[in-house]
Amino acid sequence: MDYMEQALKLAGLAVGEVSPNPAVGAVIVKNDEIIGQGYTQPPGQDHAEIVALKQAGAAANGAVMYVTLEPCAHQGRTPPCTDAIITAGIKEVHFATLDDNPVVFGKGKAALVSAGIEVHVGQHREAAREINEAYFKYINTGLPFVTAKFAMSLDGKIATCTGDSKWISNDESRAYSHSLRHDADAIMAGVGTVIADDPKLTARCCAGRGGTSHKQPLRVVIDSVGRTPPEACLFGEPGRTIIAFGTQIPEDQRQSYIKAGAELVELPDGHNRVDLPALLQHLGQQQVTSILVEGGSAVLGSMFDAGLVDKVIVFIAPVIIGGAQALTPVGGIGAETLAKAWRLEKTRTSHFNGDTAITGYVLKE
Ligand code: AOF
Ligand code: ZN
Repeated sequence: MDYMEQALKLAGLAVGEVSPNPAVGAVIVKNDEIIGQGYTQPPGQDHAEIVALKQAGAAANGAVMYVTLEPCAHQGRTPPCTDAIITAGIKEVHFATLDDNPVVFGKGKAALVSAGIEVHVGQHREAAREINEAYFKYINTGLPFVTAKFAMSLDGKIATCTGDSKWISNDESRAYSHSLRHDADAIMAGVGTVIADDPKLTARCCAGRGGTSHKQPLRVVIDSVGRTPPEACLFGEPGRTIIAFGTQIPEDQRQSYIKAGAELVELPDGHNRVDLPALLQHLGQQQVTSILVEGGSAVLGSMFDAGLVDKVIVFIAPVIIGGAQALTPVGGIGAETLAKAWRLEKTRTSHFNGDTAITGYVLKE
């Protein structure tokens, strides 16, 4: 493992803990020995470089830094990392990718170069972009990065004809799904899923993954006409819940949701459904950088129909369910022709004790 790979590994420990900031890792090396390392702390606390510099102390003078993102040169919630790097006497900085944040882009590099530091850009760039794929989309568009996740049988069903769905995927797949929830800023589900499964929609995992916080992702329920039961179990869980409606709901019902602890957003699309593009804008404005869409079929269908999905993670379990009426994962209208179907690129396969997961990115025209 080279030093940048070590920095990427450290960055991984910050994923899911530092939004809306990017997860960054930094390693400081002197005489071929690591003298300081660290990763981004929650917003308002130290950036990765500062954690590593504090660990290295005076020995940082004359050392080399490997960092997964261009060091910031602006005063944000914290002072510029470039100042700390220059003051510490670092002689050479390797960073994997520029920071697309307009207040940083190119300026971090320029600050280091003008201080006489040797700068190298691009080592493991692709991996560094991927680890912060949500951040990069968000900082460039103001919109959250959307991952559609579902588990299905080998014959493409998400439940039996009677609606039995617990469980199609195995324990290992489901444990990994909890780490996906932990990494996301928000989890989205439809009211049908809330009524049928009464899910908690919390991340139950990840102790020792850098995750010392008990941060829970925001829950977002898509509920066109206000069918969510105010006594649904998710309202009792830690973390915020937003219900997005596609119509104006009566005042007494509104009050019962508010009493249950929900935040309400009314975004009609003119057809008694939730205006999903407007919802993504709204969530982006609330600094939600990533959403994990967990279903059901109707919500996943609407998200694909609206062209809002960036990434897909599908768990396939070795079981055949059958039944012409049994639900498939992606409902909605769907593609009229194969030319209009949502093709994935950069696909990757992984295995969870007999289940297979396929991950890919939706090709955009
Ligand atoms: C770095 N190292 O570890 C991270 C960086 O408000 P602040 O001070 O926390 O700054 C947030 C911005 O800093 C964020 O939008 C991004 O451009 C950059 N994040 N920079 O040098 C880090 N997390
Ligand atoms: Zn910084």
